[in-house]
Amino acid sequence: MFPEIPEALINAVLRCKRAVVCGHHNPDGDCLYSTLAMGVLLEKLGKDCVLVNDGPFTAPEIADYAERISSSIPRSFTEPDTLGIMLDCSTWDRIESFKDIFRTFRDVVVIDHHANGGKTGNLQYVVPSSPATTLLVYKLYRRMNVDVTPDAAKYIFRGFATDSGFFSFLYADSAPVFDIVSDLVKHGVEPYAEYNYLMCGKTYETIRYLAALIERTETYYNGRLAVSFEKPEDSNLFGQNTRASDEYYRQMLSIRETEAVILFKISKKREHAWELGLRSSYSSNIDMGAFATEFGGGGHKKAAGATLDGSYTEIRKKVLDAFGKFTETC
Ligand SMILES: [Mn+2]
Repeated sequence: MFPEIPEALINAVLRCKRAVVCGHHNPDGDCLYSTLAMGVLLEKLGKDCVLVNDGPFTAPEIADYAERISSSIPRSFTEPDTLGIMLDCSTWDRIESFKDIFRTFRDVVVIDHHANGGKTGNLQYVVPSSPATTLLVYKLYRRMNVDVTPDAAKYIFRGFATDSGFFSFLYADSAPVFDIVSDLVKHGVEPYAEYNYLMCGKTYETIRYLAALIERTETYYNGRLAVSFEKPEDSNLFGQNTRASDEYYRQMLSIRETEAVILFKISKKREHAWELGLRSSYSSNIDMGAFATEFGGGGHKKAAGATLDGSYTEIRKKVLDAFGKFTETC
């Protein structure tokens, strides 16, 4: 599951005096906690480092750490001999406002577990079979003989737990992952405390919003597909940053006959645009990543997304028709 880390990458980390660590915009748990774990590693190695991200840090599982992350790169970190470290993403567009400076760095390390890893960076450790980026950072600790501090262990555990749906999305080849988890627990992580921290920070509004999304759900194709949508007034009713989508997918996919879920979300980036949240179940053959490419999106087999311009009625019809055709043979 985990190949060797390239020697050149290790040497670049050892050689550098200072480093900028950057994860993708709109960070999730894996992105933010791999950034923090990398920060501890560099500090232990005696490097000057700065952690940057475009944010926002609204998800409850990362909100406490917003002040550790800078929104810009200080001038003293802009020399070409600064090491750039990109985490949990592999393309320049994912680090929007930092990409211009990153492109001037002589060495850029990319540590990621997404399948679409591009040609970005000259030093890559991209492992699509890894359930989380934090596990790859753990491998770096071990390879470089850096002590896994209790904080580092916690960060590594949290990134893995959030990306794996708390140990859910793991297959029969996961033994190496559980070896790592065992080591993290030996280094002070308490799984129940972490479960409580990551999963039980929701607001009452989130649960009310979840109820509304469930209430709006319609099913198609004998219940194989469940569909819901956001309304413009939702942010007034349930709060600006209230997000219930992850929990919504989980609930819908717990229905015996439901194989796929489509959630239509109002785009925050573009006007008159809608984002598709696409999920499919463990036992389904439906490849949501492939379906998303029909609309210029992408992702994994079980989780994908796309953005479409147009009105809700028109987009909904187009997507549902396309889904019918796409799944004719599944
Ligand atoms: Mn990730």
